[in-house]
Amino acid sequence: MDYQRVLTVQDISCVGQCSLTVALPILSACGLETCILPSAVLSTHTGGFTGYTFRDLTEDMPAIEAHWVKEKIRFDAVYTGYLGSAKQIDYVKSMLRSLSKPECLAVVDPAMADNGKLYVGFDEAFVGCMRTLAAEADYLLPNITEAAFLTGTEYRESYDEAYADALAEKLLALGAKNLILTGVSFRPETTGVLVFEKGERKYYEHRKIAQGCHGTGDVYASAFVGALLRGKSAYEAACIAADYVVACIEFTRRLPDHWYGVAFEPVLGELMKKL
Ligand code: PXL
Repeated sequence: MDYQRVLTVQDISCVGQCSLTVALPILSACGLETCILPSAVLSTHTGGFTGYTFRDLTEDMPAIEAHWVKEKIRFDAVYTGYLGSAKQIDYVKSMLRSLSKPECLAVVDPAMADNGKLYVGFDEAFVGCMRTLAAEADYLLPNITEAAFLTGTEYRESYDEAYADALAEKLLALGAKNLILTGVSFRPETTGVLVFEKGERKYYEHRKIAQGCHGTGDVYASAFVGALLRGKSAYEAACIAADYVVACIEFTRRLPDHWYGVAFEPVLGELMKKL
């Protein structure tokens, strides 16, 4: 097996099963050397908790980058998630140039919004910066809300294929090479992923479980990157990640009071079987 080294840049929410506490175990379990760059340290994520701490690590980034450059550390893939400030986006773009191996894949999950709203702490200026990072993505993984913000399109709760295709077209026009649009639902009982890979459009439809969970986007993106770097096509990786997230939500919804995150650990075996 080809042993790949991936860098993932996102926050550490100490409690809450999202971002790095999800990405690191999933990518490692997928057999990848996983290097991390924490964008911020929070006591919990911002989705439903109040009074959380937030330590912004933006100012540490240039020195970390310089050290890695000096040590000649290079990556096969860079996968970004929740970034703590607009300035971090510039630093990440610089790292894409300075720390990449020649065939390095840039995977961008523009983790900033869901259900029609930006997460607490983000504004239009941040969206504008994220748009410039999205433009550099080899694989861009927005949900419908993020896609609407990135393209300046009105968010709709229900929509048809023409709406989703128009979002996709605008995202690809920004510069993203391949697109995995998540949470694309044309019927009440199903949801799915719309994949544009090397110009080809495919839709994977699967069961929608009524109870959504916080952090599913991070589990999805991490499983996608894991499968992609294990040699799957973007469509195969998108399907594998979707099935894994469904299994995670199935498990999580049986737990009392587990509203704050996805219990992804007990079903990691399901993901492993697909690789
Ligand atoms: O799951 C996305 C995410 C990641 N990190 C932090 C968040 C959120 C979503 O709310 O608050 C800190």
